[in-house]
Amino acid sequence: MASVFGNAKKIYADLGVDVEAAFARLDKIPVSLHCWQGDDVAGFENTGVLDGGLAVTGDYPGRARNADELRADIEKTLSFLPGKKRLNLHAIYAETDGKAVKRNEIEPKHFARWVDWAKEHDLGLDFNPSYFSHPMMKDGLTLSSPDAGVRKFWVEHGIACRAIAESFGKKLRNCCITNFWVPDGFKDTPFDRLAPRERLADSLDKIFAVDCDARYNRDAVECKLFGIGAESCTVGSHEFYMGYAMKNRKLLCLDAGHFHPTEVISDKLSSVLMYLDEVLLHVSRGVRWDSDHVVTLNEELRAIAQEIVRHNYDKRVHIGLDYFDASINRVMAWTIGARNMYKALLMALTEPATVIKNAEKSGDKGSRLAWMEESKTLPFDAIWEEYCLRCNVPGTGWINEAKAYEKTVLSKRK
Ligand code: RNT
Ligand code: ZN
Repeated sequence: MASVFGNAKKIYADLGVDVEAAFARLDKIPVSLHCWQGDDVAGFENTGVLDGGLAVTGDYPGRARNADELRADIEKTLSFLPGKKRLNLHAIYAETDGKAVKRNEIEPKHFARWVDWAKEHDLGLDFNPSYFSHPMMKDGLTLSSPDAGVRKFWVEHGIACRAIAESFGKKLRNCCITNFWVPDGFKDTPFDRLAPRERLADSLDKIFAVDCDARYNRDAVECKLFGIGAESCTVGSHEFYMGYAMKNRKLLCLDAGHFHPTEVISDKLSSVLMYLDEVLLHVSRGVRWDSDHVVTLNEELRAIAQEIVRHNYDKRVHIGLDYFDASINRVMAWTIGARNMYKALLMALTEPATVIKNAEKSGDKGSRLAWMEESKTLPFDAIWEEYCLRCNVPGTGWINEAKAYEKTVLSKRK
């Protein structure tokens, strides 16, 4: 008797899709899991504040309160994810053994445990300086502050972070991507929009002037349209960073929640990658004013994956996740969004590309749309389940496993 997978594979093969080749290609596309979904972007500095326009809503029990709990939750989440993975850390996740270490003085040794753990789990590490939740953010500004002392502090933070990132790359023999997101902005209309932008560019120049081996670390810069408390002007806008990245050969980080609600990042990839070598994605889901809802398998997520696959951007687009929800089980939030990313990639890898391309080439737009729509309901689930099985991770069974983890571990955290 033919298996469900065998039948599905045949249906795809009849449309010219090689499912085995899709699996093999997906095996090589890493998705970088963001550490901050597990503890509501709190980090280990115990400041008790979250600012920079970031807001995490909800008080679902079970938040990771320290590094060991966070690593345990990440391990649980990783056990539900097929395919290749990386882990994305923020500077506020430094482990300083109870000692207060200033952000401009953090060193690779404060991440030694993360590195050992990453080695154990065969994970590459990515990194982010943390330009928020800190008293040296003055008047909503860090790298673009008019106060030279404030700028100096944050420039030093950036330099310290790149040294840490480079050490990750060296120790793991796996290049780290360091992402600079700087929330600086204005609640109300500034008279001068230029001077802060000039200061931001100058601060970034100072950070990047320090040598860093590109084999071990590469930098990305992330734009944003607006944030809570920075509604009227964000210094690091899209045009600012697109220009900065092109001029300075940096990666541009495109966060799916950082544009106007009807504007999509999937459409930007083929433009930006004509002029830049590489891009970093923050796969997220904007909902009205929030940029960070749990990623669902919606049209845009599928379009992002299609762009990567159709244009062979596997090596040029670095996929990172960025969402946080404290109103549901956090391991489940993590897993739902991340599994959706792999699902979207596998869907894109198994679309009947030749059939659709030929319809387009011959000017047959009816057939193009017909096949795009028909392909949505091909027996994808059988393909996905098989991929999970081969990767040794559960199918829908992960939900019960996550609920069991909640019962035995998460709910015990008070
Ligand atoms: C915020 C940005 C940024 C952060 C993380 C914590 O709007 O998207 O990437 O979410 O760095
Ligand atoms: Zn982001």
